[in-house]
Amino acid sequence: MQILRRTLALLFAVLIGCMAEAATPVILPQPTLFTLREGTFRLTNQTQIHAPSELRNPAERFVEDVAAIVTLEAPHKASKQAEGIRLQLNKALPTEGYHMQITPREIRIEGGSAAGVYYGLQSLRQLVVQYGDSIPCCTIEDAPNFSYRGAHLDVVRHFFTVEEVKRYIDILAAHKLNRLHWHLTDDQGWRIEIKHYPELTEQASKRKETLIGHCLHSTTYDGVPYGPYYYTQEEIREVVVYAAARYVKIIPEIEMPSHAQAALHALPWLGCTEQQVEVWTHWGVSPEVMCGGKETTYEFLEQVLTEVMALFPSEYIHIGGDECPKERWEQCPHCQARIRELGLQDEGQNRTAENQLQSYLTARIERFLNAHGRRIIGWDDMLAGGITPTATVMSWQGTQGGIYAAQHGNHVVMTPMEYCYFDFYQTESREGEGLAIGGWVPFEKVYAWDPYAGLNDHERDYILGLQCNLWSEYIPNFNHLQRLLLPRLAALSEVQWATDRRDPTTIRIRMEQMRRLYELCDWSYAPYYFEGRK
Ligand code: TNX
Repeated sequence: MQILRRTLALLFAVLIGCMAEAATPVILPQPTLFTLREGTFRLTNQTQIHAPSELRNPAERFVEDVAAIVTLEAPHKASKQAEGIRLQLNKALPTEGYHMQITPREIRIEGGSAAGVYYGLQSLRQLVVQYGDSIPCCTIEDAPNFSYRGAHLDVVRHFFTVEEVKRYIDILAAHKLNRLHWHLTDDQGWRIEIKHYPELTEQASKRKETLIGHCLHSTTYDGVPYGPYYYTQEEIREVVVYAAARYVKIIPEIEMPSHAQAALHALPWLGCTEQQVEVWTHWGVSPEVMCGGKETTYEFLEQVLTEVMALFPSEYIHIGGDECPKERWEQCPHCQARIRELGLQDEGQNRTAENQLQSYLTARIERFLNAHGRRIIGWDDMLAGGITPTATVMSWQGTQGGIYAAQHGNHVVMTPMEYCYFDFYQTESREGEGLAIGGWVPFEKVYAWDPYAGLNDHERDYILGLQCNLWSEYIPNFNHLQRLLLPRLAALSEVQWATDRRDPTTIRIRMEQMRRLYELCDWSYAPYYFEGRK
């Protein structure tokens, strides 16, 4: 029965693929307006790209992106000659929006910015994948719904090389995402070079061994040292530049005061007890957190963030703040002295004095970063001790934290577990998936998500955007990572870009085209959606 079902699903997929070939051109995420016209534009290796100097970058990226299908010359300066592909800025368009007009003589793309032109070229790339060298004439108008379209990557639990991170960025950009949230520090490792504290990468970028199996059931370790793995500052700069050329901004995350056991291993004075702890070999929530009382913790954080700001031009810096057990703080004379000095009192429920001390730490770091022209983002856990004035809240424990933040006039990035945790299983049977943390987030669920549920019109204005998270406890290599990302990222990208104009009637056909793109680029993807398995 199982085999029959799968064979039928496969046949269906092939059939739809063939139909798509002859049928209307398809683009994912769904554009605002698409009008098919008579005729075709012939793309050959003689086709010239005309671009003013400020659009040279998107033009060069396009030449690379279609290289597997057609060899195009490097872009020419803008000229009056109308043949070929012509790129222009049009400030009347939305910043990331574009208009594309394809006639038999020319393909004209106007963008609100270089990013808008780049997204127009991503759509054109999809048409090239679908039709090869004869592109059907059409007009497209398009612009994104959300300005923040993110994906997160945990490089701590398992490390991914500079080349792999670049491939990850390629995949995001092809889906018109514009933010990479780079999770660089945690209990199991410290992965960013900080010149002022060389101990961090010397000692905290490796762990003795790694857990085998699931953290809830296993106490068996593999006995294999992991690391040293980290990025030098030079490598970080290289990745930032690479991402910027694809209109992806990188938001670095430095976890504080929790998920910091690796840092405590290298610098024991960061903890309350100052006793050395190991770089964690288990997954989960560790009680070993930075001391919130001692002034040295704040000096450390400011020093680290000063170097982080010099590396990352991003306005937003992610300061973590999730899952911070307070058992050390409750016993710590420094934390308790600070609580008394600040006059913090237990206000019942979540508003313990210790949770308020965490809010004090967040607010201090917020002021420090604000003074340097930056803004903070943190996980919704940081709401427990009270919300700080300018923080953007990343809502992962459902959307309640995000809704609460919006009601207080704070900005929000929605990334609720039940739709956005791509480390969760993709099928109900879990057959063939390998080990994952748990949960169930099939493609269809991501695609049907209403990110505005529970928000009124006023609160909606505070939602900057949406993000998927890839926590890498159970992601041992880049191939596996891609299979968790694809094809679910395609579903998310349509929710991010085309929230209110999603087109479920054509999603299967469009996904067949995306699959061709994945194969052409040699990106691995999970087969379940294409096999009809949820
Ligand atoms: C919770 S989501 C965490 C991470 C884990 C993840 C696993 C969040 C802010 N914290 O430390 O890796 O669950 O899904």
